[in-house]
Formats: sequence, C-alpha cells, structure tokens
Amino acid sequence: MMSELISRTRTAFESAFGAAPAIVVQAPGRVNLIGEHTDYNDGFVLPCAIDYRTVIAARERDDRTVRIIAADYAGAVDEFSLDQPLERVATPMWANYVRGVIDELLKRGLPLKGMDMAVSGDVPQGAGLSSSASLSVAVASLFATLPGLEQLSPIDLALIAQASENNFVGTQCGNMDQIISAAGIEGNALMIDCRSLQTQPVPIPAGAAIMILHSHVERGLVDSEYNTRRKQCEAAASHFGVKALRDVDLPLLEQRGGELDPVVLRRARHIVTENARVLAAADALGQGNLPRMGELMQASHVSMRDDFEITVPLIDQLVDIVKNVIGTAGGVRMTGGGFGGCVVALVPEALVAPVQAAVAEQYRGPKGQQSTIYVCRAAAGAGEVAA
Ligand code: GAF
Repeated sequence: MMSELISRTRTAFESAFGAAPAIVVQAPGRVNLIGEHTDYNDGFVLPCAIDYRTVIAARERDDRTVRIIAADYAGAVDEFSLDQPLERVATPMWANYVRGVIDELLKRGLPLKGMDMAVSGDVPQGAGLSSSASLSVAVASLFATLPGLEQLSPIDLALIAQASENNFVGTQCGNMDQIISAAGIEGNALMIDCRSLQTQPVPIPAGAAIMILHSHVERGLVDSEYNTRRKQCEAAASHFGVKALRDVDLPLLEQRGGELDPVVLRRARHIVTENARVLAAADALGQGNLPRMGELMQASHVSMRDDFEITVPLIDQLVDIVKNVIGTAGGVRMTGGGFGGCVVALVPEALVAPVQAAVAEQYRGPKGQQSTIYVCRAAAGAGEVAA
C-alpha cells in the first residue's frame, strides 16, 4: 500500500517537474486508543500511528521558490517565495498546512531552501484520523533533511507542525496528533505525557487487531465545540488555581466540584478521570490485558458521551454494535475530537470478521451508507523513505 502511494507520488513529481525526486518522506495519520481532549490539558494520551500516510516527493531548487503539486487534487499547484511574508490563502486549504510549517521554520531563523514538491496521501480525510497533522509533519520532516536543520528532533518537528496549525491555519489543537505522527514506533502505541513531552512505547499485543470504523457522520461542529471545551477546561483549572487540569485529582474535584458550574464540573471530571484511565490503559496494554483495556475504553466512551458530551447518537450506536460482538474480549470507543468521525476497536484478531459482519448488517450512516472499516497496523512515525 505504501509502495503504491510512493510510486504515485514519484510519478506526479516526475510529470510536474520533469526529473526524478531527490528525496521522499512520509508521515502517518493516527488513531487514539484512549485519552481524548487530555492533550491540551497537559495530560496523557495513548495513540498509535497508522499505516495510512501523507507522502511527499521533493527536490531542492537553486532559488528561493517553493512549488507544490497536490497529486490528489488533479495536480493543483501552490507557489510562493521564501523571501516574501507568507499569507494564509482562502483556498486551497491544503496549501495553508504547507505554508504554515514553512512560516514557523522561517520564524525560527532556520536556513531554508527552495523546493519542488509533489504531495499525495491515503489518510481518510474528514474522518478524525489526522490527515492534516500528517501533512504538516511530512512538510516539517522534509525540510528537516536540509543542511542546518538536522538537529531538529521528532518532537521539535511535531511542535513546529502544531504551532503552524495554531498560528497559521487557525486551529486550536493540542500536540497529540503531531507528536504521534512524528514519533510513532512500529508495532507500538505511544503513551505521551503532553506536558513533559516524554513518550513511552507500549506494544500492541500479539494477536490484537486495531479496527477503525468510520461512522460517516461529518464532524461539522468540531471546531466551535472544540474551542468551547478548551475554554471550559481552562475555566476549571483557573478556578482551582492550577496551570492545567492535569494538576487536579479526583478527590479534589469531588471535594470542591460543587464550586463549579455543573457543566464545567462534568467537563473537568472527564479530563481528570480520562488521565487516570490513560495511565491504567498503558499498564493494561503493556501486559497484553485486552479485557482490562476494554473496560477502560468503555469507561472512556461513557465519559465522552455523558460528561464531555462530544459523541453523537450514530457514534454511540456504532460503539454498541461492536460492543455486542466483542463483549469483554476487547474495547471500543469513539476516537478523536468528536461530533462524528470514527470509532476505534481493539479486538482479538478472530473477532475482526464477526465485527465486520455485524456492522455491515446493522449500521447505516446519515445517508444510509455502511461504515467504512480499516484494519490498521501500528506504524512508524515520519521519516525518509527510499526515493
Ligand atoms: C483533535 C486535536 F487536534 C488533538 O489535539 C486532540 O485534542 C484531539 O482532537 C482530542 O483528543 O484531534
């Protein structure tokens, strides 16, 4: 699958620029196993990179022009100079993810060079699987191969990609999606401490399958509701006089929660309990204990549904259909920012086909469509691939 994507991207480069690329980089999308909305609360998350990616084929230029061909958008082009202030464009939207990363690199005074690039990808878009983070991280990884930028670590690249989304694209995302795309490890999930930025690999148990099930509910409300949730979390943290909800534990919340607005209390309870669940989940997964992992994923889903209120009825239904098949043998929950998108299930391999059959029979999306199901492998983070 990756080799097909690479050859498609190479071909797009060759036909646009009339020469072979000198370098090819990739950056994966991600699925979060547990730890939702905890990243911008300085908390813990447990995502893995997936084997769906953005690929960029590129060649340095002798001048200061950057020219990008989007192979998946009928060869749409963006072109700009590294010597002019970079502006956000109204369309095409993908161009802002490239411009934003370059803007952040320039702001840091790094020695950039002009570049010809062809971009292509197979991360499902609009599904909550971080196709945009994978594009930003791929761009950062590409420029990091230039002389004078080699010192940038995967975490540095992730933070540059996140800053680009915050400052240039205008999305108030946390740092999870970019860190896992930059630093993922094949066969592992990563427990990320979003405050210290330390990461700990947690192996996906042998015989466990990662299933991603797309509800086809469009994540229409996600931006405005995401920002509202951030503000509610900040309000709760400031009430307790701490930097972030990471610093609040359940006993404190139970003791003094009555001082908070009831909605803010529920938002805070999701974050505080979710952080504890991520720590427990990293232990359970590390021990290959899928039933325990399943309990934690179930509790996470209930917390997202009832306290954080970011699920929607079709997502809850999809979770129930999967849950009815897997019982206590594995776990299933909504994944990502919420209000639609995907459900993730971690199940014994033998249950993949029964889950697929039950979902095909019982689930219909908003337009009567079936769920699209991806059975994924935990992939490596961004980097150079054979050109
Ligand atoms: C989106 C954001 F981009 C992440 O930073 C994270 O907050 C996630 O929603 C929710 O866990 O993917």
